[in-house]
Amino acid sequence: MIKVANIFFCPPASKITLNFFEQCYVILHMKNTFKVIGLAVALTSFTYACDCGCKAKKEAGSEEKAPVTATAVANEVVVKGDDTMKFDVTEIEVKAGEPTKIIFKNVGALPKVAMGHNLVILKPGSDVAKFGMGAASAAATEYIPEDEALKSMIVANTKVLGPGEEDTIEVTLEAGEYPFLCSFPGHFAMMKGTITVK
Ligand SMILES: [Cu+2]
Repeated sequence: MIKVANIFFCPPASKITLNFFEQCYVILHMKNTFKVIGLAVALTSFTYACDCGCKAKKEAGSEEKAPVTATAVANEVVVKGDDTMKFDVTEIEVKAGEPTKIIFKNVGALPKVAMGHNLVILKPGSDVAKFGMGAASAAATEYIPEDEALKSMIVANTKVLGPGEEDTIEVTLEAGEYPFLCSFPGHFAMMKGTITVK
């Protein structure tokens, strides 16, 4: 019975474990007919408890997608992009009128042609989707559009980075909410954020 208990042991269900042992003890002292039924009930209830415990744990662990805020310390912020098409920081706060460094790193491993990233800061109020769609076709200029209307939205941008590369933007911004995005084709829906300057 100890062997059976070891096989089905599940840490989150420690309370149920006692119950299981009790049931096993009863089963040991049962006649053959009841032994089978008892074992089935014990295993079913234990498996159920295990399942619930593990599931609850899994669900609790998946609550991690809240926006991440980085407040510029010494006017320097590091933002990372990865192979899952995400910026690790989507909300940045910096002080108005002070030189700020935004260091962008591609921490992914996929080749640049498939999963390149850049970080483009747009003027407050810019239409991110319009810019993103326009930029997607500007492969010749590393996804920085030549169209004047789109180009005039840009405050600053990094180059497109391959795996392990980094680039730094140095800007002094006036107060406002500046959208930023990755303009590599198809990325801006996932890779965007806001720089709040105040
Ligand atoms: Cu990207």
